[in-house]
Amino acid sequence: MAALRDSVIVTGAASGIGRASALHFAELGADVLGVDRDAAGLASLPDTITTLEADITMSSACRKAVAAATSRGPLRGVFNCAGQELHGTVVSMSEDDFDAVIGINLKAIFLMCKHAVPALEEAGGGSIVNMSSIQALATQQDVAAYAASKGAVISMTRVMALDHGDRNIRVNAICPGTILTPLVAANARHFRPEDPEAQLAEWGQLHALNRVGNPEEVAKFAAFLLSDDASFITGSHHLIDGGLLASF
Ligand code: BMA
Repeated sequence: MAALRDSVIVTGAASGIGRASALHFAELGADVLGVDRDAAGLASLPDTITTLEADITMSSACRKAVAAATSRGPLRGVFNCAGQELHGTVVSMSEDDFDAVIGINLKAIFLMCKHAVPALEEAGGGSIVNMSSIQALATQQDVAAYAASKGAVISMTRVMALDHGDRNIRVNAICPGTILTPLVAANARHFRPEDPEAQLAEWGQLHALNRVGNPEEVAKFAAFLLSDDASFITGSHHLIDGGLLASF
């Protein structure tokens, strides 16, 4: 595994895949700026991670995050990991909930990259990893906004790779299956309030590996895509789904 170097931004760093990634990237040598709106979660990270409490659905917050990262060294990578899943069909979901999901899952990537891409160019190039989901490719009921946002992440990833490839910036999306995170635990409570553990176990059985994944497994894959080992990989979405989509 190639080392990571210089500054790397991780959004959603307070919990779940973002947290595991911030910790893993720091172990690999990156100077990590962990960004989240959850101040308490950030405060519980070790001091090997620099943190910034910010609402990345605001352009000014993303600008601040990029400035904070570049003040520590050249910006080499961005993992746009922050996300939210609210439930509802296009009929039952409120407009506010729809906007909130699109805001954090899609628009925040747009805003962060608006500020980060020039900084990556200045560093001579780098790598961006955008969090999509297998929900972009196959889905379930009651996730109208979430599935739409994750599909759009793949499309935006492709065009970003084309737009910025000549400046040596690679852009990839990752599509995890069910990963044991606070987001998925909340989903299990939503879909089966009477027995969320049984819901998680059932989801695990849908994967060829017969289990859900853990955040560290996704962190390692994101680290690979950020590293120079992935130097010819761009413009794609990559499943890390334990074989979930292999089956009907
Ligand atoms: C994720 C979340 C999880 C779900 C997984 C697989 O994006 O929606 O709740 O288990 O996809 O469907």
